[in-house]
Amino acid sequence: ADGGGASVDPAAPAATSVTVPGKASKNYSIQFIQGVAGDEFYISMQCGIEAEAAKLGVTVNTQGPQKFDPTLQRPIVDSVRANKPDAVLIAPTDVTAMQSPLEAVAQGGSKVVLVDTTTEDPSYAASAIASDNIGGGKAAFEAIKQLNPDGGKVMIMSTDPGISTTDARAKGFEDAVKADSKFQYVGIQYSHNDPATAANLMTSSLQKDADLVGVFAANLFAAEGTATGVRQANKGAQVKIVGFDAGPGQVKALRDGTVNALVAQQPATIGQYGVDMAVAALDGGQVTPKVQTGFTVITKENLDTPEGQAAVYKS
Ligand code: T6T
Repeated sequence: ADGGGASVDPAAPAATSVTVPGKASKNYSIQFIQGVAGDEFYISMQCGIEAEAAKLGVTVNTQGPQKFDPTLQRPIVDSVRANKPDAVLIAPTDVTAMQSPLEAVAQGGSKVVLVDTTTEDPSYAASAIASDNIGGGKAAFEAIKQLNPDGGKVMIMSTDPGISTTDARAKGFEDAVKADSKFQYVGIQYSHNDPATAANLMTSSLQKDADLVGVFAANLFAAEGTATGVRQANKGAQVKIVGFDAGPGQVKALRDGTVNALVAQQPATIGQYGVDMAVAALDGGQVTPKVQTGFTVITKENLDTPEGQAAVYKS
């Protein structure tokens, strides 16, 4: 559990509440397909999924591609479709490339529930559950602003264009920077979800903009590589990093001071709601088509408070 239900924290941004179904009418088969295997965010989501599946009496299987890449996720989706599970919970890796494979899953008779990311037209899905990613990007800018009250140059380290979550976070951040005349937005870099690439991009960004004061790293792997690049350039005191996600590695980076703030999502809650919506769709219960979950900004100051500890990803 990563902090419980969507509307528990009064300080959290607007979140949707869902009607939790009772026990399923039968032991449905649910397939969970992660964006990428081995990622702390999806591991925490899997915990939420498995706990809720046990409660409602349904069976879950999990698999995911070795990279956050539609060419690797598509074959998994195609083979899952052939098995016709009752429901598929999936974080699609690209808004365009995963559109028709997922339409085909729904046409094949499986209920589709999107968890985390989405595609360009999710009308095939029973429900789509995601963080307030635009709000999270905006909150990341507010955190950078607190760390650099005098303003200056800022940039974004993202993953790849065409991923709904990181694109929305970048948009929230960009719009907020552009509305603040003290800050100058120098652009976005795409690290392909690879920390080593993010570190190299950070090195060249610091060569181009030596006076950079802040970086918004739009997910876990981007934050890891950004911190490495800034550290290698010995610019840790000057460049403040705000990352998304709060797995064990990110929390350690926060404690060590290589990252200055984290926007923690609620992956276990997203997973829990995913199972709730799948079972509701299968049993003719109450389905909420679009569900938004909240986030918590964690800094060294609140990390060891009950709120900070509740927001850290559990596995
Ligand atoms: O930030 C999460 C997830 O929300 C995003 O869609 C992809 O990256 C993560 O899984 C973190 O690695």
